[in-house]
Amino acid sequence: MAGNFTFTMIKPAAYENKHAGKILDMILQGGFRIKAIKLVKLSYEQAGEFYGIHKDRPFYNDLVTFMSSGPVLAAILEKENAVDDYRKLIGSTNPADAAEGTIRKLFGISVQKNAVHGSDSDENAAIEAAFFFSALERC
Ligand code: DGI
Repeated sequence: MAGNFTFTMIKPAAYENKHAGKILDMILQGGFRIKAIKLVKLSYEQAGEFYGIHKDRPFYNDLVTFMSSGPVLAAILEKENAVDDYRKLIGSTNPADAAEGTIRKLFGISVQKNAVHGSDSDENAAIEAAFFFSALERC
């Protein structure tokens, strides 16, 4: 059965470029409820741990450097079928390939600066949410 929450981050470039308000509005209008939210500045080590699955990929160092370059707005989003529905709302990894009207199409600058993160499975949503939020921080 599909889970009822996913995890997202508004990435440093989108936050810096003042897109957080518009992105949160799209999330809310898309039927998601914000269950937890906070602004976090990750260290290089913390971003590296979060993206550990990609550590052998050629873009890993650039990705981790970028993700620790400024604040990210991290959130847990609640909705039926949250993981798949949020992946649809954000669009493809590369904004150039993302469908019209998706968050990455509207606010992404490049494959690395693609505006937002969205969990790719219920299992990873649980791991990623726990990386940022304690049980007490979830409403
Ligand atoms: O789940 P996604 O974020 O859509 O994509 P992913 O898990 O394959 O990759 C994680 C992040 O790594 C992605 O949001 C941006 C970055 N990335 C993925 N592929 C490339 C990349 N960055 C660069 N520079 N080049 C890539 O080919």
